[in-house]
Amino acid sequence: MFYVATDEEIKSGKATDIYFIRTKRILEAKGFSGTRVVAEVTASKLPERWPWGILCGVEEVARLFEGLPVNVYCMPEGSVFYTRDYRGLKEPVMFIEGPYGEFCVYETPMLGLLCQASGVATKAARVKKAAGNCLVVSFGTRRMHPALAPMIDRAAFIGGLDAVSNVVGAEAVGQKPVGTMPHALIIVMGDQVAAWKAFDEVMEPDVPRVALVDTYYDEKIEAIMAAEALGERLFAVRLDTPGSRRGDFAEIIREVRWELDIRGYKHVKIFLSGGLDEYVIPKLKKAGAEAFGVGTSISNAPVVDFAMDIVEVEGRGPCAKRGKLGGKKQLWRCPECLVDLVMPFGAKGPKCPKCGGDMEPMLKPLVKGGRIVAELPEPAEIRKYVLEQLEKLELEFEVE
Ligand code: PCP
Repeated sequence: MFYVATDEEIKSGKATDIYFIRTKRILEAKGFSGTRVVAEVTASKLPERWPWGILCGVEEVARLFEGLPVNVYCMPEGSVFYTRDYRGLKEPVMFIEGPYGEFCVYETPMLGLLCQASGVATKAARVKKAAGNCLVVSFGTRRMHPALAPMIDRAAFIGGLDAVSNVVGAEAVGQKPVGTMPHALIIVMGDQVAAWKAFDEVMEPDVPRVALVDTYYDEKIEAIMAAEALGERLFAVRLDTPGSRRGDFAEIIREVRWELDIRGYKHVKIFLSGGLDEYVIPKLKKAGAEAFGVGTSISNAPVVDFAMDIVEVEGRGPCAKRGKLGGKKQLWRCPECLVDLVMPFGAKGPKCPKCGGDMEPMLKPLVKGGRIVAELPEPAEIRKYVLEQLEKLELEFEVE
């Protein structure tokens, strides 16, 4: 019914660029398809001015290569990565070794699995870094093809978001979906108070009472009406102010916060949505917002520009194209400084150039001879790993 590739089409290698199918045919016809190579994945640049990225999509890459006569080494899913190491050398996040003819058609889907999910996860990590301890919910699956909802919400959650609003997205990460109420509820019932009270009456007790307060009147007026209607039961008011009315959104938040507080409604939080990203959240948080629903900026995040390049061919050793470094490599990381050094694979681990401490190899076995050998952690565990790394990372701008 929908224009999405099936698991079978992806696993069979059909979801690929035609020139890989042609290359496979030519190599087979000329007796080269069994030639063993090492091919590595690097990102030549990151979108906007991102100083780092979060690697996501690794579990799906493992499943893609499962059953093929290849070995895959990769950074664990959720690892931070840079385009270049401490000395400026291009940094591999993964490499595949095996007969090129056996895996060449999988370059397109493998890159697709990493590029989009890593973009979403990185943007989510940046938003979470900007929001600090505030609740951030993924609201953006409505902007993308519904077949992608599980992937998008999984990447957003792994990147550090606290919850997701899409039902199948929440299933993909083993969490309960989190949401509020649409303007449609208020418009169909024709009365804000009736709609808020109906929500409170019908919804299960564990669903937080968040009243949308920007439908007909000024946010300040509706926020007071909602607090008076639901009292202690009101968890938060959501402001989703349209662009035509937004003006100084921070000023509106300060007013709503003030008017709620002087009336004894300090318990009512301010939940924002609509056009949010890492750049605007710090100022809105400072103005009094405590929870954010972030949609398009995360679900439609720029993709990370990963590429795969052959760097070694059996019998001929290192052989990379111009602009790439030849030979199989290991990436070493200082666990304290998150500083990286690229070294030839098998070389002795270096000391951290910043603190002199021991460094750890980051490219670990993911698939061996077509068998998945790495542990594939649950999304919540990967998210915890991302948040731990975020403690040591900064954005490229000062978060107020
Ligand atoms: C939107 C809806 C989305 C929010 C904004 C995400 O409001 O609540 O979840 O916006 P973003 O993609 O710009 O981050 P409406 O379009 O007014 O939808 P609704 O009335 O259903 O809340």
